[in-house]
Amino acid sequence: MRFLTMGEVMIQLNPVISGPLRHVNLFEKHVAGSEGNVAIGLSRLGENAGIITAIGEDEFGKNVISVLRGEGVDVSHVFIDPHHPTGVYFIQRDFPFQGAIDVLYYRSSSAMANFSPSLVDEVDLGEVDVFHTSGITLMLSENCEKATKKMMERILNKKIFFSFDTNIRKKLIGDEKRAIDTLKPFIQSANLIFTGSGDLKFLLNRSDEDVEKLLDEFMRFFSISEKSVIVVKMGSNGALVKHKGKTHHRGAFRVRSLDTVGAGDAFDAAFLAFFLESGDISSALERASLVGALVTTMRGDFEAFPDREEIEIALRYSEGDDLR
Ligand code: KDG
Repeated sequence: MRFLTMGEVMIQLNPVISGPLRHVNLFEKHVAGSEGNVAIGLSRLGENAGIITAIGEDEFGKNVISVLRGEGVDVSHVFIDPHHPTGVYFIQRDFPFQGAIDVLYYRSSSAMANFSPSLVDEVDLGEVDVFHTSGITLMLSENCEKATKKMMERILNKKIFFSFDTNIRKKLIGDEKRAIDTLKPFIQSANLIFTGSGDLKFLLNRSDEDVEKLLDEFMRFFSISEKSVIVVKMGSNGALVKHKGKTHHRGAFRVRSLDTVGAGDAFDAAFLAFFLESGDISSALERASLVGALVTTMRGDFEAFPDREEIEIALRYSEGDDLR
């Protein structure tokens, strides 16, 4: 199966110690960004995956492209912009309270934020079976919004399977009502929707903790067809999938977590690969939950993403859901 994703791949500066960044002197450099993480995850599972993105003509851009290439991702739609830099972001941990995670973006004038919508016309969709993008790409800039809309029209015309993660990043959102209006046609058109309990609360403006109730309201509010597959990721509370009126639930695997950023993308990649090849929701949900947990055991978004054999070994090893 051939997958194509669209989104910004950036340099992540990941602090080696916790606390306010003004006092952090050491960072690890990683390559990250939601849709790039998904493409890399798919590639690790042996799938044919490419990405539409833009990077600067700079050292960080060279870093991004060599990591994507090294991971076997098709880089023929990675556009190099000589006028704008590769996006960068920092993570801050455990401040102002233990367990807090903050993300600081330096991407508002990045190559991807300046992505020219006409570039999507150059993308060859000939053999693409599945297209995946997320709310992050839509919220990056007006250019990205236009380009993603154009891309979605092409995808729908060609009846390519469309996967969409709502991926709400409040720091990228200005006007909340406008953001929801922008997301709506993507949510409605997707064959497979990934979301999270926090995203549902944002999209519905609710504080309710009952995820099944939120999910029913989400389906009504966005007029989502029963035929769509909806996956709700709930972190340490597991995940649930709703399809054709049936709900499947799975608890989370327990691991010694070091870095939770990127777990949702790893989950998406594994669910896409396993669900689309077998149609078996429970088995895809189990493997996606395992991969989402395992990827948090290392710093960086995708580094600990296992291959298929490693997934089966981990499943055999896990006692109940405990991988510690
Ligand atoms: O899902 C992980 C991503 O959120 C992270 O790598 C950065 O893509 C990113 C974003 O926009 O937040």
